Amino acid sequence: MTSVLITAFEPYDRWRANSSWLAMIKLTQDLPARPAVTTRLYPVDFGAVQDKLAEDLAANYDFALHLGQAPGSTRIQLESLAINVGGSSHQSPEEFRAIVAEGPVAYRSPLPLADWALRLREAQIPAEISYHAGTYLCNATMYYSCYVTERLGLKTKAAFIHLPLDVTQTAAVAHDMAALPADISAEALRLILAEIAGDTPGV
Ligand code: PCA
Repeated sequence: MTSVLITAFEPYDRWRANSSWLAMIKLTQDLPARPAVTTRLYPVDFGAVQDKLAEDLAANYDFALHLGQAPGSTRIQLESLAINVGGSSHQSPEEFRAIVAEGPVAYRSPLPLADWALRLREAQIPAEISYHAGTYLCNATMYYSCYVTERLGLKTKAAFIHLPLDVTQTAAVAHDMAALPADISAEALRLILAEIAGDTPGV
């Protein structure tokens, strides 16, 4: 059966939850019979994520879907590109460094993200393909996932999916802030898994 690794993040900065993990919880409460899904929760730490990705990806999944939250985003963003630049939210851009010193300038997801975005919108879920995943850990996660896959000659096809905040996270925020219920994000993930289950593994 087609195998999929799905990763989510722990809370970070001022957030006491992470919408990627909230959506993953909802997803696993009603998980489709196929594809075979393995879930992982990662800390928001560059070094730890590199170690965990190297360990988890060694299982040579058919697909890897990496999830993170994008505060302020009004829609689900299917990230097409990961660039070789990284820095923490507390650093200024002048301090940003290459994620992998000898790595290529960018990776592009081989997955049909534009088709997925249209599929989600047909289901009345706000989603779009995105060409910039930022310069923080979400971008670095996709970059490192592609780098490890390439270096180890794995078959895994990866994408990063940025989710809006869940409504439970914005309820306590004093100013207006976009949110999408985690139930809807989880439904989007189910639709993407259905697309994947119909895909030919390893191609
Ligand atoms: N979002 C951050 C890192 C962890 C997360 O959930 C980002 O967009 O880079």
